[in-house]
Amino acid sequence: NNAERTYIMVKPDGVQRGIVGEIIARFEKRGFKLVALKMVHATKEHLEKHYADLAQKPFFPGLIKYMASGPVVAMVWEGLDAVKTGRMMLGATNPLASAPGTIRGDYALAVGRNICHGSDSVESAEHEIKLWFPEGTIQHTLSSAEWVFE
Ligand code: DAT
Ligand code: MG
Repeated sequence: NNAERTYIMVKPDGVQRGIVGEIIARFEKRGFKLVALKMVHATKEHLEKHYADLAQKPFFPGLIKYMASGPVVAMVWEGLDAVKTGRMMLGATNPLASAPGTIRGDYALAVGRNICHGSDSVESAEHEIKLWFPEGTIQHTLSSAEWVFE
């Protein structure tokens, strides 16, 4: 599905370490279309909604504190198989298990400082896009699309 969308977020450590441009560049060059982008210093309440599925995990309080420690860069990327491909580009949750060539595999070491987020299913992508972009996304056509897709 060429129009599948995924929610990708550069976490506070990715912003602090100057990896925002690198992450954007990888999605851009791969052929995905950017349809929403903003910098947000999220509240703990907002992040608790984003990570609601993990509320019972022992690392949850630390995760929320880290995610609220500075601004994040929130994005929606659209393109063929965007959710699964986005997860592949991010790498495994624990950077020690992320393959070299993936974002986490190239720039991170610790599971609690893994610099980026990507939706894990089409359903969670739609949920996360609504949570982070209640104002909606941008409808536009890239002229490169006819060269990226057949
Ligand atoms: P992912 O971000 O790959 O979707 P997840 O949804 O299971 O992974 O967890 C969300 C974030 O929580 C993850 O990016 C980093 C943190 N996290 C996960 N497992 C952890 C652990 N065992 N210890 C510390 N932080 C963890
Ligand atoms: Mg997840």
